[in-house]
Amino acid sequence: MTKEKVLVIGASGQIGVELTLALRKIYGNANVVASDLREENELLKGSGPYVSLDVMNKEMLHVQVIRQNITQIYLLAAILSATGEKNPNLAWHLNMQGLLNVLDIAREEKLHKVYWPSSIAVFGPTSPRKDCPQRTIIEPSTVYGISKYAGEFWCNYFFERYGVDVRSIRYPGLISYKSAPGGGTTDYAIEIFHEALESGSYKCFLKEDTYLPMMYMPDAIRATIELMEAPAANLTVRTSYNVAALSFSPKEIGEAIRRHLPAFTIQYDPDYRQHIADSWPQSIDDSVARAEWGWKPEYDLTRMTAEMLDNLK
Ligand code: NAD
Ligand code: AKB
Repeated sequence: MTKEKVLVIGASGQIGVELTLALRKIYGNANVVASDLREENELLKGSGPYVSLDVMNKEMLHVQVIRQNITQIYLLAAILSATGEKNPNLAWHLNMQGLLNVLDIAREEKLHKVYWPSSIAVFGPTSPRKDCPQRTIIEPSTVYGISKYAGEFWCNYFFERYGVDVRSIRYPGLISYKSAPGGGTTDYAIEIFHEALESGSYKCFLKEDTYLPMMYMPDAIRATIELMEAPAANLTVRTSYNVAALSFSPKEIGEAIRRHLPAFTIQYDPDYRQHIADSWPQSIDDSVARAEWGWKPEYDLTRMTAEMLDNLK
C-alpha cells in the first residue's frame, strides 16, 4: 500500500487545527503537512511540518503537492457566512477558485482522496425547516450558501467525470474551544461560553428562539475521519452528506450554561446575521450518512456544555 501524505489547507482555522492534530495521530506527524495563508497556529507548532500557502496560487500549490509527494488534500480555506455577506465577491472568488484549483491538481496528480466541507448553509428559506432531508429543495440566499451549493456540484462533477475521490460533509455550526471561529452565523454558540466565563453576561446577535443545527467539534472531526475512511463503494452521495447532532436556540444554550453558572444572563440584540439564520433549517435529517457510513453523534447539549466550560476555565 502506498504511504499516504496529507496536505491540510486552512490548517490554522477553527476546524483545521483539530483536524490536523487528529490526522497526525493517524498518519504520523511527518506525513501531515499543515498549510495556511496566516501564520501557524500555536497548537500546531512543533507537532509536524507547516508551509505558508495561498490556495489561490495554483502554481505554488501544485509545486507543493509534487514536492511533498502529497496523496490527499483536505481543503478548509473559505470565507464563512457572516463575513461572506460583507464581501460577497471575495467569498465567491475564494470559495470557488480555491476548490477548483484543488480539484484540478487532484485530477492531474491522481491524488487518492480529497476532502472539502460544505455546510447546512446550502439550504435556503424554501427548504424544509425541520429534519431537512439529504435531497430536497436547495435555494440558498447567502453568497456562502451559493458557493457551497456550486462547490458540491463541482465535487460531484470531478468524481463522475474524472474519478477524483472527493468526499464532503454539510457541517452544521461547529462548537469548539481550541481555536477561534472564523466569521460564521453560528459563532454566537462559541462566544456565549467565553462571555459567560469572562463577564457573566452575553449580548446575543440572534433572537432567543432561533433554532439552528449544531455539532461539538469532536463529533465533527470523527465524522470527517469516518467518512474519509469509509469504503468508496458504500458512498452514493458525491455532492455532500447531511450530518446532524444538536439543534438548540440561544435561550436553550443559555439555560444549559446557567445550570453551571447560575448568575449568567443574556440580552438579545439581533443584527444582519438573524436574516441568515432565518434562512437555514432548524434541524437536519442525516439518515443517509447513518446508513451508508455508520454516522452517529455522541455529544448532546448537556455533555457539550459541561466540556466547553471545563476546558475554557
Ligand atoms: P476558519 O475561517 O476558521 O478557517 C479557514 C482558514 O483558511 C483560516 O485559517 C484562513 O487563514 C485560511 N485561509 C483563508 N484564505 C486562504 C487562502 N487563500 N489560502 C490558504 N488558506 C486560507 O474556517 P473553519 O470554521 O475552520 O471552516 C473550515 C471549512 O469548514 C470551510 O470550508 C467552512 O465553510 C466549513 N464549515 C465550517 C463550519 C463551522 O461551523 N466552523 C460549518 C460548516 C462548514
Ligand atoms: C457559518 O455560520 O457560516 C458556519 C456554517 C454553518 O457553515 N458555521
